[in-house]
Amino acid sequence: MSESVSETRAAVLTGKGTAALATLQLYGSHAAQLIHSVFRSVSSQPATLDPGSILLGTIHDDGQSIDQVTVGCEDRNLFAIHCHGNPLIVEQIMELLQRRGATLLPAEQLLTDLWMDRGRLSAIAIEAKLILPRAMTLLGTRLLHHQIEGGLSRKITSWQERRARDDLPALQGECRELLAQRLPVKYLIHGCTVVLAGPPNSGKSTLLNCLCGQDAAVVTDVQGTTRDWIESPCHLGSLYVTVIDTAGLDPEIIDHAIDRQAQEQTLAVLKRADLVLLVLDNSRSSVKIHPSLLETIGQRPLLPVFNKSDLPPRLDRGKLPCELRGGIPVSARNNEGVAALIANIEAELGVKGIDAKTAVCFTERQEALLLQLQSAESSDEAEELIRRLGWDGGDDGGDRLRPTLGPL
Ligand SMILES: Nc1nc2c(ncn2[C@@H]2O[C@H](COP(=O)(O)OP(=O)(O)O)[C@@H](O)[C@H]2O)c(=O)[nH]1
Ligand SMILES: [Mg+2]
Repeated sequence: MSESVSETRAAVLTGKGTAALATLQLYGSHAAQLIHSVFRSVSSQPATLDPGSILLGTIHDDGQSIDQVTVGCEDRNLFAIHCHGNPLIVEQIMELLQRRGATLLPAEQLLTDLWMDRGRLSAIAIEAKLILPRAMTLLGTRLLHHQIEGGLSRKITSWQERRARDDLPALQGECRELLAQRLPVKYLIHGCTVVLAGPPNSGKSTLLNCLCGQDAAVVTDVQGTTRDWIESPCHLGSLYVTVIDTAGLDPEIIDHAIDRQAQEQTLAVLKRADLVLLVLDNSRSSVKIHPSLLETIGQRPLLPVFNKSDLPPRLDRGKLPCELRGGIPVSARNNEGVAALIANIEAELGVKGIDAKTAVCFTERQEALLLQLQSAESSDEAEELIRRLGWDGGDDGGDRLRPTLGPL
């Protein structure tokens, strides 16, 4: 057991102020002693905290009651205090635990210690378990679940079995494949941002309402109605997307300071986009593309959308810059062409053929190690990197895992 168990650590496992109840976890060799010093059972019998027992009582600070709680003993040195979720109560109890000698930690750190000491889980399994509660999509959740024993965990085991010296180039090819999918994997787990841009009146706000299934944005015939950007979350196919509607970009409507500011904001929002949908009015014979638009979009994925396809087509696509010629016809007003649009969004973001059972790279720590492994020059170096990637015990593993843990 690692040396760190000699101290007692406490963390709030539940989100701040989001629930009626909160769960505080206490872990360490002095945890039982600490619980006895702050907990008074309602029972007239002295509190015995054997593994599996749950007691009702109060947390008190030198005789003054803070809250009515239940205390569950999960193991000799592991306790859960279930108190009321009011952030002030949570803070008071945590502060009391700290005064009585506990070290306060973020939940993720305490769980990492716990799983390393007790479950002897591999780094990949710990990372997957920590990120799982934050996964934004069903496929993202299934992907993470699969990495715990299959997926990346299994790939690392197979690399360890085959040993890098057998075929380093083949192993490095597999690394490249994992790294090539890291952005789509990030979108599936953490969600992504799609920005609607284009000239005024092309139907951006109508498309936002159509995709998000609600009237989040105001739709009118008046040019320049959308001045502030509006964002709305929605599920599109397998993705969780924040869709952002922007003010139309028109080089001719910059008379008002407000319009100028709105257009500058649009350009700023574009820089946050994982994908830009450039919405064009297919029923007009010409479109004005703002000169800064394509420049700002730069290398970001771009998908042209030819809206108002319920009206007679007048747009001559041959006159558009070549990157805008192939696009998806939709009628945002009539909800037509939306399924094809969503399929194209998924394809543009690269999430199309990702199967829940694929091995994936899903944290910055993994990405950094895979990048090094991809260019490792000797099999000894590669083997050391593989060991660090899938750490499953050992005295140094925890130190390497903790500071670099985090989403991509
Ligand atoms: N016929 C037709 N009209 C549309 C469509 N989408 C939007 N419009 C109309 O076009 C006008 C401008 O739409 P809006 O969404 O406010 O455009 P935005 O300035 O790009 O946000 C409104 O009158 C909409 O009802 C469409 O698919 N077909
Ligand atoms: Mg608008």
